[in-house]
Amino acid sequence: METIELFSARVCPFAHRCRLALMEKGLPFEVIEIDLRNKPSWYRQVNPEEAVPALRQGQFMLRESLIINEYIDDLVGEPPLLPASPQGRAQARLWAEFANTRFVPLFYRLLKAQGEDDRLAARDNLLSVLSALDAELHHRLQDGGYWLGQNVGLTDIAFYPWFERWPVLEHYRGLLIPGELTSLLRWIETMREREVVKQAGQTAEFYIAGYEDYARGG
Ligand SMILES: N[C@@H](CCC(=O)N[C@@H](CS)C(=O)NCC(=O)O)C(=O)O
Repeated sequence: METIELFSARVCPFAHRCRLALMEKGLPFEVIEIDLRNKPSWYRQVNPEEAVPALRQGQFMLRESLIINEYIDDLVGEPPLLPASPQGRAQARLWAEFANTRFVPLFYRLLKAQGEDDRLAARDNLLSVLSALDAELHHRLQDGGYWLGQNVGLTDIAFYPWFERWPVLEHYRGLLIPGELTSLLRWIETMREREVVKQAGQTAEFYIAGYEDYARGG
């Protein structure tokens, strides 16, 4: 197999998704760290949108974390990160889409919100999404520790990076994940315990420093 290169930034949760998927698959890869504040001009050739992550394998280039992760899963069969059944695969994609469209934007909205009214609105919206995730996980965790059963999958990976970055919301916006969301908290703990997650992880201090500009509204 041709060498996989991942253009990444340690602070970036989207790139974090791809590092986790590659590591869970046990695929060797080279990381090219892109300084997001000072992107090299050649990077436009790799990703015309100039965002991380991007993957390059020989002449083949790909962007968008969820698409990259499906490609990674397709490259080798074991361990599968999507369920085998069409129904299971559809559910996995539905929740990854939910992560992208409903959950992730609210994380940034709260972090960037400057006025008190904006902060309260963003906080309420984010708390309702967390409750929806908890209710869904309450059912799902009856079949195993993960979104789609007993094994980690692309849906878990689609959500997890923002939970590793939660100390940022705690620090800048005082928002803890409510203790009554026990299923969500259990799933986060299960993810944290994974060897790959530990290896790929960064400290709370690293994220808090990395998101300072966002918290100031930048
Ligand atoms: N939809 C993209 C989002 C990627 C993204 O927004 N990455 C950020 C860093 S976390 C980025 O590179 N932004 C461009 C920039 O900072 O200039 C994906 O899922 O891969």
